[in-house]
Amino acid sequence: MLTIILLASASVKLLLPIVGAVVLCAAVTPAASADPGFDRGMAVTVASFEAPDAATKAFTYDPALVPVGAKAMVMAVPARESTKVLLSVHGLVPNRTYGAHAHQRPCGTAAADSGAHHQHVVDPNQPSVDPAYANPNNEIWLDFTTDHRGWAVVKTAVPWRFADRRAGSVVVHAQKTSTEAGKAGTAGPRVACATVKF
Ligand SMILES: [Cu+2]
Repeated sequence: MLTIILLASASVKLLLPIVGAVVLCAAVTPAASADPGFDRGMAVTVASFEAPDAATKAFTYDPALVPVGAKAMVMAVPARESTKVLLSVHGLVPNRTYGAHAHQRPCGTAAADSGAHHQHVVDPNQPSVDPAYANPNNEIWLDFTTDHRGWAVVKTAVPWRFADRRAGSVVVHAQKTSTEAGKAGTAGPRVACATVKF
């Protein structure tokens, strides 16, 4: 319980600049409520990873890398012309780097159920491994390295907002995300997935 409270308080501190930016943005934009980008507002997901046969929201496909009971929080904050996304994880393997991205569909019992990466401008060649499309400005990348406790907090910002196509999940991968042509966006096996209503 204490660790959950600590995690929440650490996350709140990290989120203050994001929340502040949203408040500021709303304050200087009188028509903000009519702005379609604000329709969905901020999305917050908190979930514990469970085995695929028991999970409804957060699935682990490799309990050695993402144990049952590990936790994730995802926060997506739309701004005027950008989207900020924060991922915090708790209970993973200490001192280890993982890849993570926003994928197109919600998680399912099979790791592939979340589909491909959400891309703002969709690569006509799928699966997309072209750095012109598979990059952290056109996709939401949230790679992280855990600390000695198995915790990590990472945030990113992309220069666009979701429109009619929205992402459905954040997938954690076994490795750091590649950036080179022919492999861009790949990060090894999908080890866990959290459904997020972006
Ligand atoms: Cu991915």
